[in-house]
Amino acid sequence: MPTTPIFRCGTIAILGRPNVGKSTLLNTILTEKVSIVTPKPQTTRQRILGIVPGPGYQAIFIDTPGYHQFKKKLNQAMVEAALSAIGDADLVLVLVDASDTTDEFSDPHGAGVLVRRCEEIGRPVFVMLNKIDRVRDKKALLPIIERWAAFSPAVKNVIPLSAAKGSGISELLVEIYGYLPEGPALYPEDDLTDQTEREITAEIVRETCILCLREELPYATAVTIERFSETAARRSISGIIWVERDSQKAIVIGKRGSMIRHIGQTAREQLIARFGVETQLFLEVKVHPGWTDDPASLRELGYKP
Ligand SMILES: Nc1nc2c(ncn2[C@@H]2O[C@H](COP(=O)(O)OP(=O)(O)OP(=O)(O)O)[C@@H](O)[C@H]2O)c(=O)[nH]1
Ligand SMILES: [Mg+2]
Repeated sequence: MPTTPIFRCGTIAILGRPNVGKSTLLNTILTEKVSIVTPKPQTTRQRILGIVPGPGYQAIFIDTPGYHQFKKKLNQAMVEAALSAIGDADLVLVLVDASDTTDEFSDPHGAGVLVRRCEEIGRPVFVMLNKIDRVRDKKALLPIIERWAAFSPAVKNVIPLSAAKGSGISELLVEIYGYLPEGPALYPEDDLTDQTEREITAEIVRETCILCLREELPYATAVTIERFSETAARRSISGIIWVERDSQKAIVIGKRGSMIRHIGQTAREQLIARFGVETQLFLEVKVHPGWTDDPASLRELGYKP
């Protein structure tokens, strides 16, 4: 009797402290940008899904918000979104910034805690030592690799890599394949993510805000898309940039509207590059007092189920 070839489909969660390169890794694996990236911590606020098709498999990656200490409800929702991804995963990639001096083994919000969590609920882990392009003495990584390998029985692999430079990704996919359970594909073959173009647009505008604004503003900013209309030749999009206070609104607008114009132009260029369609983007700034610490507001802005 002819045997049916085995198909595998599984979920791989990417966790780690803020700014270690989780979203960069997802984008590099997908060879497309589906998750926003900035040099500032706490960029990702929700789970972002990326789907990788391969011969005989589909690998579903979940990028998560950075694991960090929180006081506000927004940060709590972010950390909960990250931790809950462990339970949904067949394999967890725990990322560490190999160029950073934080002791990830003992830091109360470090990778060690995440590995222990995976151990408790029986999820295999690959510890990924990222940003090795910044590590001059590569030999210094050897004792760290050994320490992670001995840290927990959940750790199945310790892989040095540079998500930004893209080294070692095909080898990583080969290692991951063995952890994908047998099962049919969960998403259509050509899908790259489950985000809608509207959601991607909101994230691109928010990424632009984080890159253009300083101090507490990246953390006080949310973006909603109010209108998204399209014809074959052009898109017309209206969005709102939400902040917490009037003083913040004034900064986002800038002198005679210079900052909001700059944000709009930069985001518009990104959108045209991303979707290949002429795009009009209208942005408005509004104040939503205390939205980062209020569950109802978080729900309204899409940060809580
Ligand atoms: N040199 C170097 N920089 C990297 C590498 N990977 C990521 N980065 C940079 O690190 C910064 C943070 O990257 P992100 O991918 O946004 O990090 P993240 O872990 O998703 O951060 P949060 O979403 O805030 O938790 C960005 O400036 C990236 O360009 C790497 O391999 N090497
Ligand atoms: Mg991120």
